[in-house]
Amino acid sequence: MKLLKEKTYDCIQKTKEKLKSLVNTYPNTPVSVCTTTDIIGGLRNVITLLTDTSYLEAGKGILFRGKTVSQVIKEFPKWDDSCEYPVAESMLWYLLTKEVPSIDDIKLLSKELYYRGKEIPSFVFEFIDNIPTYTHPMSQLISTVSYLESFSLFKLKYFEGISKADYWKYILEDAISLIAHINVIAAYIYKRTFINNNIKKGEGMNLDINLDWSSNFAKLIGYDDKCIQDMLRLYFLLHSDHEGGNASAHASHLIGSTLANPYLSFAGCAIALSGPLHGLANQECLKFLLNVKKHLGDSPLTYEFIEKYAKDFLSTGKVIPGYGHAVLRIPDPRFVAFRDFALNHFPNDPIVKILEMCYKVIPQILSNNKKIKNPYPNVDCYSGALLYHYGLKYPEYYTVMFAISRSIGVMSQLVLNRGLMFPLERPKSIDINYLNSVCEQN
Ligand code: CMX
Repeated sequence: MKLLKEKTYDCIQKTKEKLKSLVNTYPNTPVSVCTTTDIIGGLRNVITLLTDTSYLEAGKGILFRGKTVSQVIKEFPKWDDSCEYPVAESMLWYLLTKEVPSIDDIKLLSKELYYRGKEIPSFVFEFIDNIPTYTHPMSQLISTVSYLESFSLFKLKYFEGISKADYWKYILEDAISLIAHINVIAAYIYKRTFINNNIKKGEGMNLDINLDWSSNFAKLIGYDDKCIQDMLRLYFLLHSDHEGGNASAHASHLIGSTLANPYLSFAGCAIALSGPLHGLANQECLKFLLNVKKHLGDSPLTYEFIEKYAKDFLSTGKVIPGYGHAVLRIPDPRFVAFRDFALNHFPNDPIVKILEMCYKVIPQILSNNKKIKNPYPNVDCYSGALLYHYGLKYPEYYTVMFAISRSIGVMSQLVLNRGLMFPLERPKSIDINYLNSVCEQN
């Protein structure tokens, strides 16, 4: 923790210097214009936020501090020689410090997560025990993370009256604890909702000190297979961060800027992620594929069948989940990485076969509608198929897994934002009369 803290501090200081020089040299340089269409159209592509952890390029996909998805997979450290994919928590180190960690650094971080994860008091599990199991797993997660805010060190220190310059240190402490706690809590929600309604008080939530964060999650939900451990590493690594403007990251940033503690910021992130146009699309996407399978019955799978199914689906006014994006204009490289995983490990899986045919047909159908700016698959298109293949057959749970991973990105953003002392976010809104008068004056 000491080294991570020092390196995070270093990164904050260097970024601060850079920002200071930019503001001093170019105080009034316009960066983006905002038109009437932008204001009523959800501010697509209007630049209003600074997020250094990652940047989304329409034609390239997500760049994690400049590195593409393939570079991350290639360059980040692996737990041992038998692993195909890097340790997911190396992304946390990298986003906070701008440095790819050594495997020794990461093993220490994983141990820290282990120690914090195993310290969840039984009253937290009792809180979860009182939530009816028919409650959507995302609502269970959101309620529990909000409840955890009583553990916030930042909250405690803030009310003791610490200096503004020290906020980030306690936000970092909370961030590490939250990341440690979330996979245990999420695993417990999984077990009691889908596997055994009768478990109580955190039964079976025993972490292993010799495992990384992803493998420990696999263990808690009942898996020790190498392949699923690697799939989870890839899943958690790639869902972690997607710049600052997406709904979940933005919600977390906005809430954090009020100095609400990290647990509440993260609850806000998870609430935004729960929408079907955002993280819940992975749930909807798997349901879409299962429905294709159901409607197909014993008939042979053909392109004609998929085409008709997709067109009928669109004609009911629904969006096809897993396709389209507000910023991207290519197939999402995270989709490509998940697809590679599936085609390497289980190309004959029936859902994979349907997905592959959908991938050939759906972008063409969507392209026929000129208002759809990106007809290609996004991250949510393939992720459910990976989980389903390994027996995680509950689509309602998939967004929880997205949220586990997203904790890495939004918590890194929060630490850096407080380190850089970004102020309360407070954009200006106007009424229609004002908009009308501005338009008429121009
Ligand atoms: N199926 C049908 N219609 C779609 C579509 C899809 N997959 N993607 C976009 N469209 C429609 C939009 O609904 C919009 O229609 P209206 O003008 O009638 O409202 C029109 O095409 C223009 O949309 P756009 O500018 O191309 O895309 P947006 O930035 O407005 O929306 C997104 C982006 C992701 C919400 C949209 O593509 C969508 O709803 N996709 C399906 C849901 C999904 O997969 N979401 C997950 C995104 C990734 C994530 O955040 O996790």
